[in-house]
This record gives sequence, structure tokens and C-alpha cells, in this order.
Amino acid sequence: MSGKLTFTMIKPDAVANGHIGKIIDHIIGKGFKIVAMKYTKLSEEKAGEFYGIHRERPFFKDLVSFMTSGPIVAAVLEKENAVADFRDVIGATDPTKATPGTIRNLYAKSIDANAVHGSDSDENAANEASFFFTAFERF
Ligand code: IDP
Ligand code: MG
Repeated sequence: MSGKLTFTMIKPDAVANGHIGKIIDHIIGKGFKIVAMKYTKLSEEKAGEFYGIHRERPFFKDLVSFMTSGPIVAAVLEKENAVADFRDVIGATDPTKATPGTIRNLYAKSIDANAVHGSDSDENAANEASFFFTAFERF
């Protein structure tokens, strides 16, 4: 059984490029309900913790420095089959390989500055949502 929640961030590149509104509209248009949302900025410590699973990867330092380079929008999204459906909506990690019409195809510039985050499993979705939001911030 797949879960109904996923977690997303609109990354600093997409925020800086003025794409917040279009990306939120795109997400709602694909049938996702917003359960929680905030405009915030990650500290180095928070970004390192969030991306802890990538700590050993060669791009980890660049990833943390990019994710702390400006504000982000964090959100919890609800839909049947949320995790897999949202991965389809965002497209491949590398925007040059992302399917036409996906968020990364439309708004991302490079494999690191790739506009949005999307959880990769129900377990990570739950953990990532709790990392940013308390139960009282979800509606
Ligand atoms: P995902 O965001 O599509 O799930 P992951 O493999 O989980 O991709 O990687 C997390 C993030 O790390 C990516 O969204 C991207 O910002 C960055 N990243 C992944 N692979 C590379 C790379 O090869 N070079 C630079 N940054 C990368
Ligand atoms: Mg991932």
C-alpha cells in the first residue's frame, strides 16, 4: 500500500528565479493538496542533516552550499500514491533528462540547481515532513 503524503522543497534557484507561484500552481494542477507550507532558509547544519544520506557522495558539499544559498519553500503534499506520482511530476534529477512538461524540465537549469526536491519513499516522506513541520502546522 503506498501512502498519501510526500514532501517537497522549492529550491533556492527556483525561488531566486521567481518560479514559486508557477511551481505551486503546477503542483495543485496535478491534483496535490497542500497540507503544510513555509518559506524559510536552511542553515548549513540543517541542510547537512536533511541530506545526511548523501554525506559520502562527491557532490555533498556543493549540495549543502547550494541549498543554503537562499530561501526555499518547504511543503507537505497529499494525494493517492503521492511519492511516486510526485516524482513523475518533477522529472529526472538531471533536467536535461527530465520528461518535457515536468517541473525540472520547465524550471531547472542544472543537475544541482534542479528547482525542486521530492521524497523518494513513504518512510523518507514522513521523516522529511516531520523535519520541517510539527503536527500543529499541518492542515
Ligand atoms: P533527487 O533530488 O532527484 O532525488 P538525489 O540523487 O536524491 O536526486 O540527489 C539529491 C540532490 O543532490 C539532487 O536533487 C541534486 O540537487 C543533487 N545532486 C544529485 N546528483 C548530483 C550530481 O551528480 N552533481 C551535483 N549535484 C547532484
Ligand atoms: Mg532524492
